[in-house]
Amino acid sequence: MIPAIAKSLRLLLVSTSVGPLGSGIGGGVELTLQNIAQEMRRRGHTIQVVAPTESVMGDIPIQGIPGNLQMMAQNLESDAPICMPGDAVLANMWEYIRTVQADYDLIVNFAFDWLPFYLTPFLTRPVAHFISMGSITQTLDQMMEQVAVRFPGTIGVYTASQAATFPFAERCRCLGSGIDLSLYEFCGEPGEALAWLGRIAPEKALEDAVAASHLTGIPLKIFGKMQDKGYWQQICWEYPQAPIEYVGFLSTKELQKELRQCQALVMTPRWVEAFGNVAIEALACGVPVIAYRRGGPAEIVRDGETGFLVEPDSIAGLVEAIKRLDEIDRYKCRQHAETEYSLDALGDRFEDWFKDILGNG
Ligand code: HBI
Repeated sequence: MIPAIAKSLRLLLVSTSVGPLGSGIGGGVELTLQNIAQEMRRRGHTIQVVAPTESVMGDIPIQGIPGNLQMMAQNLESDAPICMPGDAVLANMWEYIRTVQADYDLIVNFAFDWLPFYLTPFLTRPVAHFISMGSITQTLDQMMEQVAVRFPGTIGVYTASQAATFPFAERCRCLGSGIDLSLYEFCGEPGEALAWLGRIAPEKALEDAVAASHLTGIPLKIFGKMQDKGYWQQICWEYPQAPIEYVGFLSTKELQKELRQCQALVMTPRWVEAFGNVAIEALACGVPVIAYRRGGPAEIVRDGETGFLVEPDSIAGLVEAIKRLDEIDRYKCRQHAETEYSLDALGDRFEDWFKDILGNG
């Protein structure tokens, strides 16, 4: 049953600018954008996505925009200036938005970049900004704060711990996350392997999970976009005997087939992970999550019930938790995902946010 709402909204969803949707370069925010697009359409809203050319997202209509991709922000120093390449896809996306905005009720920005925030007062339509990471540079924080002050209620984030990294934490609306649970199949009888899932990059600290695999001798299956090849080679060089396997970047359908067979997901974020969509993907398959007590995962995992929270950066802590996995009831993990992270629950939270911004909340 599609819940009736006052009126159907015309939503223009604006992609991250670092890579085409479907490439995995945009990490967790790609999944969030896809889930919101799918769920808002199911609720009878009109959806249009604006994204770099070659983006694909099922049967959701995408306006592909050419231009040079934006540099990844997460490795910038906190005093880094704003950089834009020539013929920037980010600028071209917002030029397109300027020309079509009158056809929409609300623009929803998913890019973690300065330009969309700076342009907000220049547009004739309201912009909802979904921020997908914790604070990275002061310049970006300042521009985000200007929008948060001038347009109250228009800043959305995943979690409270992510909001706490910003000076305007109290002006952030925590929306959590969610996934299409029908895509994930419960598995009660896993194999021996552990899983690690995410962009292969230093902020994700894959080396800690590899060290735990090396120490326990338990195989580790690694899934995700090979973002930093040099970093990966360094890990392989440091742990030549670790029983690890790089499986690659898989579609959700293929990923969950392998993930559900694992005895646990190991999450080792070195940075404040804004949410950790991979954690709820694992829970949806009945896979317990062992995570550092840091950022979003610390708000997701119920310690001792749906996984274990470990002293941040403690490899010994990971090893200890791995030994306790038989204490976890895998079906409780699936139930946790169903009660907290369904697409329907996520859709309610985003729809309420949109209606509050448009004043008919
Ligand atoms: N960097 N400049 C920039 N812009 C983004 O939108 C962006 C990014 N780095 C990572 C990223 N988005 C996503 O992987 C995370 O938001 C999940």
